[in-house]
Amino acid sequence: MTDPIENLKKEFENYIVPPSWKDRVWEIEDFRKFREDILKDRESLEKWWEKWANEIFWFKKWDKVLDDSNPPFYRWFIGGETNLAYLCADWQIEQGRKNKVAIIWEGEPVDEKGEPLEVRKITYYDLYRESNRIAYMLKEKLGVKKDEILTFYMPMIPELPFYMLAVQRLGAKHSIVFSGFSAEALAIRIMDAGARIVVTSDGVYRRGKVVPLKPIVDEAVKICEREGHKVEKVIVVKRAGNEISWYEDRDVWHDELLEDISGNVEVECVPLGSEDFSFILYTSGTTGRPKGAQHSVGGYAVHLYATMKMIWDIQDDDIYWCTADIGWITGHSYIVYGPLMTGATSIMYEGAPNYPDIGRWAAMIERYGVTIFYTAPTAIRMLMREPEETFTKYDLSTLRIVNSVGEPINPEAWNWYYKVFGHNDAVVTSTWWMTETGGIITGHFPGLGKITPLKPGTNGFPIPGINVAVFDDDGNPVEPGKRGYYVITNPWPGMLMTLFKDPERYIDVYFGKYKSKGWYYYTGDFAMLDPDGYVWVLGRADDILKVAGHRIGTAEVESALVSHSAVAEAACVGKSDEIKGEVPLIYVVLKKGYEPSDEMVSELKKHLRSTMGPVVASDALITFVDTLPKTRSGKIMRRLLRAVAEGKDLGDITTLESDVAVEEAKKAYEIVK
Ligand code: 6R9
Repeated sequence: MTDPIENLKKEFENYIVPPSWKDRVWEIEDFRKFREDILKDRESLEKWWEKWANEIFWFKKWDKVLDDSNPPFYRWFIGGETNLAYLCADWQIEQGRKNKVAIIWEGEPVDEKGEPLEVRKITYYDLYRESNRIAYMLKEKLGVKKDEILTFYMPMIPELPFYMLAVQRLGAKHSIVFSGFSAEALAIRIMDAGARIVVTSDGVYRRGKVVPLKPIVDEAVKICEREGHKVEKVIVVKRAGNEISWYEDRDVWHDELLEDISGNVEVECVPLGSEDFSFILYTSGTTGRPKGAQHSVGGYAVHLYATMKMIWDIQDDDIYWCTADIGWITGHSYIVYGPLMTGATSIMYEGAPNYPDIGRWAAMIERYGVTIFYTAPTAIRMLMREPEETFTKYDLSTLRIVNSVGEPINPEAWNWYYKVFGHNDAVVTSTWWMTETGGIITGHFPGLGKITPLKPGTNGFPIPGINVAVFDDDGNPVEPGKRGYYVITNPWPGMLMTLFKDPERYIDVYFGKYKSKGWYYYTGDFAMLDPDGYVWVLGRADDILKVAGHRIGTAEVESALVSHSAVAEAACVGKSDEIKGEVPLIYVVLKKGYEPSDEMVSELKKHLRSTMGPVVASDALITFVDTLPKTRSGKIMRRLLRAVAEGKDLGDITTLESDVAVEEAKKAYEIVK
């Protein structure tokens, strides 16, 4: 296997300029100066972000751009008031986009010719009306007030963005839980947010089948009740028509709630200030308890607006498509809020990329004339296994910017993406960011009129106004071409405000590592810079996995397994996988009286599915050991387990309690690999 770092270093001087950009190349040195100029002092930094803030709508403008009096709790646009719902609907109508299509939604089912059976084109006016009706219903019938948090467990259907905008309108907040999560994961998130209302659907179409969602909510609500938390209402959107159980005094159909509410109701859009937040989104950390990243209103909006312009160069005639699920941050920011607040036409697709066949996405790109496309490397690597003709038989020539996100993109996948989807002429970059950053942090910037050359596999540059660094353990910058810890060195508008109900953990997780040096945001990733200053993110440095781009905490996987009656201990690490990037590799110690067997593996997988959901369970590799390698102080040495899986040198093992465990791990690995 080639060393991934050496593989990337080969690309440091592989400068690629798409032919249609050849007269618009930004000399790297000039771009560096441009960025440095913005970052040179506080005044120019504030001026830069203020310029973007001035382009969006505010009920009331700010008095101060950045308040850093209580680091690391930075606040942006102090005194300013705006609202995401207003930006995404009302303001678009005011700008003359009333009848412009905001969302093109395509359902998964197809006819015998492979044509979609359901396409909904939702205009900005439709979006305005539907979100107003829902807001009215939530307020008048269910008593939803400003600041209440509602949990959404929904598939990719238009009602999801309608509900998102509806709660924003009321100044309420959403906590969206990815619909691939299990009942238990959902329950934990409902309880942590204290949600009394959950919105879901009966089911969803996925790979030609109906996948039920409502039963998972039923189960989650039961868990909540057992723990003493009452969910008062479950709103159900009818989507797949599957049969579901019904709890009379709790469940209510979305359609029935809206039946008597006219299409013309309007609900006042509540102005929200810099201390208000817009939503929380739970994400995995290195302990079992998920973290609720709490996002702002004004700063978040400005960050999304600026990146929609700089990274996506969004224009009124673009057809923009991000293939993520709205349940993750990429969908929040770049299917819903970012595209809608810039008046774009954004595509939303319900189903799987390979239904009815692997050409589905390419067919859709042709069908709608997609100009901007955003997907994950894992999807690209899956498509790459097919002959190019599978995709190039469709007209992909409309694509002008095709980016990726979620995990590092290997140069081979980048080259394929550039050639096949980008027809050797699109801007292609890997935009690095996280749930916590709110919006994109690195990439190329066609929206600024010129681009620095592309390089296969790179993350490009930090966006102007944001700076990053690569540090060693002590917080000293690492030289170009060397691996280190990736940090963001200054506050930025889209950054999380805090962790919901847990400010101490916010300080500790993101600003603890280099505390003695100053307030550096620690990303948890490894990265390197190249001699030109391009960023190359190499993967997680901590106990978080990216499985097919989905963020999974190994601690959560472990505690899920330990909750099975046969399991004494479990240790989960990432094993690299050609398509998925990483898959969970789990070493299990069984309790006395239980024996390893194939049946036990299937039993544990089943358990994993019901506790963590299918994303983790379907790719998990489970193997058995009698002991786990531990330090003398009793900590599991995951580093060793990872080294075993990568066939790497074990490094320093002086703290290891007994080397028997390593030998065992090696044997156990041979069985599953
Ligand atoms: C947006 C999103 C965040 C983690 C992040 C990193 C990885 C995301 C990447 C990337 C390399 C990219 N990551 N984008 N790694 N290149 N372009 O994915 O958020 O789910 O919170 O995950 O994903 O490891 O730290 P989230």
